[in-house]
Amino acid sequence: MAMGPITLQDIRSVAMTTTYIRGGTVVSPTGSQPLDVLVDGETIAALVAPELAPFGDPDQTFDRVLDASGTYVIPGGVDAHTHMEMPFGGTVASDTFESGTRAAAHGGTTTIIDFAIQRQGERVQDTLAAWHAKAQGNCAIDYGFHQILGGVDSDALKAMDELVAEGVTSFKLFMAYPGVYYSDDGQILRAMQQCAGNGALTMMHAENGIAIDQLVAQHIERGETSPYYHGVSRPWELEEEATHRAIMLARVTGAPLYVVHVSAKQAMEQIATARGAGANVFAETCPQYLYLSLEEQLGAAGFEGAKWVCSTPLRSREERHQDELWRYIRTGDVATVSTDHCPFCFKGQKEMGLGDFSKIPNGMAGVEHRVDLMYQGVVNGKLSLQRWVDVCATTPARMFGLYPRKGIISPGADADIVIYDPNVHTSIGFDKTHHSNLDHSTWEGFEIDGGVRAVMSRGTVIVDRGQYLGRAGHGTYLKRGLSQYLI
Ligand code: DUC
Ligand code: ZN
Ligand code: ZN
Repeated sequence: MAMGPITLQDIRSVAMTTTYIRGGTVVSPTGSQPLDVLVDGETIAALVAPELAPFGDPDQTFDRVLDASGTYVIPGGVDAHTHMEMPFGGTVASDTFESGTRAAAHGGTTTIIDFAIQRQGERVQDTLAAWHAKAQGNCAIDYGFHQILGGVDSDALKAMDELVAEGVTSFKLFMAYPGVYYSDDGQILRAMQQCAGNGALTMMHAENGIAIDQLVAQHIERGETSPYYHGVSRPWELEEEATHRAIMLARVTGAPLYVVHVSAKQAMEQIATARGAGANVFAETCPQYLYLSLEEQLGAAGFEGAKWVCSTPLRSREERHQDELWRYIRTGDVATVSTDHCPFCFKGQKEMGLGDFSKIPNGMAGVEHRVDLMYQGVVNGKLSLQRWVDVCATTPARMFGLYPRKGIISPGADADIVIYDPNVHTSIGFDKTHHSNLDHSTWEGFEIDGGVRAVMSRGTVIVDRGQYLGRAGHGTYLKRGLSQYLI
């Protein structure tokens, strides 16, 4: 871990507001160490070994001192997969950029990467401009964009190079949702070839949507219309098959591949095998696939399961996908844990699928609880403290060209810092710790043996012991570089 020896003169030469975070344990992917953190304006100026601090009383030396005794001081979370205000199935995800980024801040996430969406017939540049307009001036935390391509044609292919120059360096393609966002294998191949040329990362929603649509129609025809059948109609075999196909297309084109929201252990096996052979193939999973299941959530009584309809779907607990995903987090084959945050209210939105699960808008909330839920993994012995920081902040920053500005507590980085208290208890529930624009909680009833105490975004404290001190418009657009994670 970097530790710059500083002198009092160095500190006094800085003109902006200084904050001294004292007494905590700084956690990075490579270790944990008792270190104080000096913040100068919007950036981290130095890490200071407390016993070597070259000054007297910090209270007299700095503008502000934050006491972090007994806590972990970690880089602000980077959630590389959110969908604020996403149009889906005739409705729009209920979190705006304002409400969603406020919820993220409460949960210790200080950067999101959201998705601009292009569909057949639309000009890619126009769609990106539309997403900029939605986000600009409304975000509590910093944000970047990936671009979804739902209509790969020659104009879209050319636009990809332009977007890379504007800091949109990753493109999501769908093997699912025929007629909506779907790309066929030829379109995927061409988009991957473009990425191989311009250095961008291909992100893949890997499910065989053509086959799934047949299964969906057959279940509905048989009167199997409850949310449970959303899961049944999207079997792991069709995630594994699509994942394998995407890996092969990436291999043929030489493009790096990032498979989003992996939920099936068999799909992970495909990714691990490709990685074992040296391929630039990476996996993302989400907390819902680590904790929730087909039987308990999608299979809840009545229409309740609609709250947890998302794609890829929750998998069978009996088939032990969860244990395997945790294991792949430990081996490093799962590189990042994001949320696919895409909430829809139960009333009026999820209810669109009453009597027909295929009309339930896909998605659930997570941006506020990811850091907590993954910390509970540390408490439960599923991953180390260091790996917690790695999958929640450092690797997503490296993967998507934001490092070392984001994802690490190091001199020169943005002062996006979370003071995380392992000695408190957080009960997740609708009335307690929920700030999304949502009429229920995806994570109602989850108990966390820890909690966010304070959150700093670019040197400004935006959350302090549950109190929101931020503002819409504080968050700025992040022009991203190319991935720094490739082999
Ligand atoms: N999956 C979801 O559950 N929601 C948004 C889009 C997606 O791929
Ligand atoms: Zn997806
Ligand atoms: Zn998504």
